[in-house]
Amino acid sequence: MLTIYSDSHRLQHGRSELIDGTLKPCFETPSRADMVLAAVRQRDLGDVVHPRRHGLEPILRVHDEGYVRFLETAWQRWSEMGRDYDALPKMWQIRRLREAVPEHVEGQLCYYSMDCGTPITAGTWQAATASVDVALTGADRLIGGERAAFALTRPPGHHAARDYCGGYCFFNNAAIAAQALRDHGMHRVAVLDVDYHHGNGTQDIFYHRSDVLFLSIHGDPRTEYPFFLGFADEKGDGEGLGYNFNFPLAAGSCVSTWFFALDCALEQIARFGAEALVVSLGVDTFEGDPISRFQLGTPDFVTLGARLAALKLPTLFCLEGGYAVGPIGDNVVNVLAGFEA
Ligand code: Q9C
Ligand code: ZN
Repeated sequence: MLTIYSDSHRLQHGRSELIDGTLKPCFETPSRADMVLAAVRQRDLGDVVHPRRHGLEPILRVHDEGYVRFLETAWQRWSEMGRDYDALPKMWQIRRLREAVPEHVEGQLCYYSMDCGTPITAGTWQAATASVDVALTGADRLIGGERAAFALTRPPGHHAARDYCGGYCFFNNAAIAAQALRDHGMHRVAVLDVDYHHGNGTQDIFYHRSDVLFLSIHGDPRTEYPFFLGFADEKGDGEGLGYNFNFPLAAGSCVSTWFFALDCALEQIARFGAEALVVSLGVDTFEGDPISRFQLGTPDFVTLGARLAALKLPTLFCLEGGYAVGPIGDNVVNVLAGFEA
């Protein structure tokens, strides 16, 4: 399988995120992508190519223009105030506060952020746009007739909604790629999110649409991040009613429970008649993940890949989470190798 990769991911290197009341070193680090790339090479998955630049147009197909312009200018405006530490929000536009977009960069940072774990740094814009290019170059390959491609996207994307960042995500790589597939003649596209955390951003982007089916298997938001979305009764709205499926599973759920949910999701994808599949591939479902609580073992990821292949659809894999840095490469490549076997 072809891998698309860019060194620009390194430019996203946040120092800290707020966890349990203290600033801790970011879990979402450059070493994650390094380890995945090393495993791709070591296990001879296939060629590794650089992305092609696609510009802002495909991003603006799914993201709000004000949000995109904010990300583009945020670090410069922040550093002009004499600040050299990561930009993190410290409040939110909660109930009964004014809904207008603030003018000040600090107000905008709060307005356009979902959490306090997604630092904007000097290189965030370049890294996030390169990550989108990686996903879009993968989509190009599917449009060109290839069976599958692996977009080694970092920073990840599935928590980024139309107009906010969060959960280590800035642009929703998988959603932008799915939209590109639609724009290039694929009529029905399914996005399956197997990351431990609910793909709130992707759900947000496609919630009112019937041409993109979204399905997510994740830790139950009653106890797990992102808490405010990802419940089973979110089924889509308007035209999109019946085209959104959430499979929340209790934290600590066993492997067979997880694969039962996967079977349910795959059945829906087949019923939908998808012409292409985008997989939001987080491997933070791994038993050794430091911030998540499912129990998949490294060999289970081969099984996941094989089950996905059984759909017989052109498939684009976009990397999302996975924070057990040592095993992340084997876990990810196991999915891709299982798909190809
Ligand atoms: N104590 C992705 O996997 N913080 N994002 C959770 C847990 C946010 C994860 C804190 C986790 C976001 C792409
Ligand atoms: Zn995750």
